[in-house]
Amino acid sequence: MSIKKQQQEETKLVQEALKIGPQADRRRFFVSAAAIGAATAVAPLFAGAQSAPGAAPAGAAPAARKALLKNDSRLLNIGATVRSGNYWDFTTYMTPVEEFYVRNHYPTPMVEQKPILDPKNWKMKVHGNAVDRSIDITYDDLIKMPSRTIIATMECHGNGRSLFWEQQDQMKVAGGNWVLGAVGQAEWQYVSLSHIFGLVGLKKDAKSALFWSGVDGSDMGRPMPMSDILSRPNDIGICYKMNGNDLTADHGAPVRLVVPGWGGTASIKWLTDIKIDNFNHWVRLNTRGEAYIGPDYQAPVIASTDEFIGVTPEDVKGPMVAWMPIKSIITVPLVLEKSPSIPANYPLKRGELPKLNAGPQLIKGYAWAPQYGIRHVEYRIDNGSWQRAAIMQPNLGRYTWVRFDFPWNATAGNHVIETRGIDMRGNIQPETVPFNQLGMANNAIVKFKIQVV
Ligand SMILES: Nc1nc2c(c(=O)[nH]1)N[C@H]1C(S)=C(S)[C@@H](COP(=O)(O)O)O[C@H]1N2
Ligand SMILES: [Mo]
Repeated sequence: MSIKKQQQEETKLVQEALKIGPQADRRRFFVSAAAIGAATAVAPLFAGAQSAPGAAPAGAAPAARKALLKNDSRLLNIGATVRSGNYWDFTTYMTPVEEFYVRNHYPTPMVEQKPILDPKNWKMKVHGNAVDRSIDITYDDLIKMPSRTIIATMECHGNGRSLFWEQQDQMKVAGGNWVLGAVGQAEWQYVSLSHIFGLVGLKKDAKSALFWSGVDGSDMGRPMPMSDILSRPNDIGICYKMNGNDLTADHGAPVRLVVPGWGGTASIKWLTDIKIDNFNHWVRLNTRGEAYIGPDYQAPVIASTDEFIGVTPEDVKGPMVAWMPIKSIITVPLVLEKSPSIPANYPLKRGELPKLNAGPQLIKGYAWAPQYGIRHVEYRIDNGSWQRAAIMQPNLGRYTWVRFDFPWNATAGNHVIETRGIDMRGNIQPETVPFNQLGMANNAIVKFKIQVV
């Protein structure tokens, strides 16, 4: 199938899917979307039934089980509980669940050890001093509530951390060796926070909502300021389906939060509790675990009424990471020279350049800017002038990424390709980003080195 034809097919499928609502038909849509990916070398992705939410694979002895359940043969191994997408192989608009990155701070919790993960037992408390009444919501209650679907990227704050080492010589940045594949796009089905707020009754002084799991690890939860939630309460929600199927164990089954456009940490998996208060909450994931800490960032102001859970005021050193910034990548593996470590199954050895044949080539990529949406993508080769790339359909709005491409007549030798996204407000992806200790949210223009042979 020609690329043009492929794009048209895919656009049609997405449009159909958007019309038909969350019935069984959606599965057909994602099967077909995967089949289109297969035409460009993606293995069949939806073969075999998915296991029930939270269920262990048949016969797995609890002691011997792996930290993650997903078959990870098509993922990059970043650490025991962390897998990146192989972004250089991405072709599809929707990321199949099997190719979607997993970022766990602890092993995926299993229903055998954590009975609350069984949909029969699951319930979530919504409480706090800024709601009129506390409620418990069961899984059955949840799936009967009016739901919405949204197609949105999810990106880990740590995505692109290797750029601090590779492109900015900031070797003091510490953290896992994410290259550029801690991002994916899925369709999330959820009950909106506006609906939940309607059930509990929000008081006017509600200041912060703390979304808590505590199932995989005792410190797993993260707050969001109410002002950020109330600017788009229909877009954030309590999610139980991803790409038309029940959430899988690794992605938070049976229920997770989804905050489109914010770094993945906001989207707490294995969600069990929401506490809405008239003061701020401080936990590991909005302080020393996930924040912009460095000379260019100011520590947030804390108040005496704030709640500290597992952290102290001294841990509040920089602003929490929220919106993911404009970013663009091409589907070429980044050359890793200076990174402290290289994932064992990375397709390039240290310092090795990816090879491409001389002649006419179509370079493809992805760009996203969830706060305002992508308007243009530009590219340049060997420091030449910036030119506009073609944006493929579909382009479904601010929360979705776009795929783009541009032709290149590749000549023998080493080359550098750069791309930059421009959002609807005219903001341009930056050349560099300020140092931050934890290596959060590096969206500097990437220099992709390629050896043409
Ligand atoms: N309970 C819990 N929720 C969590 C995490 C976690 O370790 N535990 N990791 C967070 C981080 S850092 C990211 S990037 C996203 C990743 O979601 P995914 O694994 O479904 O891709 O989940 C977030 N939610
Ligand atoms: Mo993350």
